[in-house]
Amino acid sequence: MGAIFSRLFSRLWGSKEVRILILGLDGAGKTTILYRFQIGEVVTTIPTVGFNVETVTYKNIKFQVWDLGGQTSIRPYWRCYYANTDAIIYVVDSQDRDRVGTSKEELVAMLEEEELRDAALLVLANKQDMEGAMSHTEVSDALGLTSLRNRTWTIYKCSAKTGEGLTEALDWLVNVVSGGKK
Ligand code: G3D
Ligand code: MG
Repeated sequence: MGAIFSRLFSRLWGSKEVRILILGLDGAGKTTILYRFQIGEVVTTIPTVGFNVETVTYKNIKFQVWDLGGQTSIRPYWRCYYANTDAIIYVVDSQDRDRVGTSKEELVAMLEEEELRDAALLVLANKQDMEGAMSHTEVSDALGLTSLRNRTWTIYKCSAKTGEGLTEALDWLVNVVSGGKK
């Protein structure tokens, strides 16, 4: 699987740094997805209590991951990571109907950040291997994606556990970031 992703990401190689944030509620599957890429070492830093940032740097591409939700007092620290973001991968646990409303609130709040105005948005309706998982249309409706304005976005269903759907989703992202559709 790692070889597929390195080939995919090779289209982003160049001198310019590409910054991609992987965000979502805790338990959505962000860390699992990051490890799935198998493109480098995951480095964890703890800028403040209750806030972990996992980073993978692969040539000029930097992925940064943290959990949204929870304490509002740490939110100001997130801003340190927003500048020059090319894309956001927003991961949703499609099985977790109870918290999809919270996930929407967090997404909406984040997209209001001025620094993230130009970032493309890839939503991953994760955990499709689980019984009773919401379809990507249901997740899209629950997040209110169709009412997003002035944003290049899409949604893909996937399973970080089986790897299903990830390649197609990342292919979209790489196209957009490399200038194909943006
Ligand atoms: P997070 O980094 O967003 O907090 P994690 O989420 O990547 O730590 O994943 C949370 C739990 O969900 C983990 O289980 C992980 O194995 C599981 N998970 C992630 N993606 C999938 C998926 O696509 N399908 C299924 N079935 N499980 C998934 P544990 O038990 O280790 O806490
Ligand atoms: Mg995690």
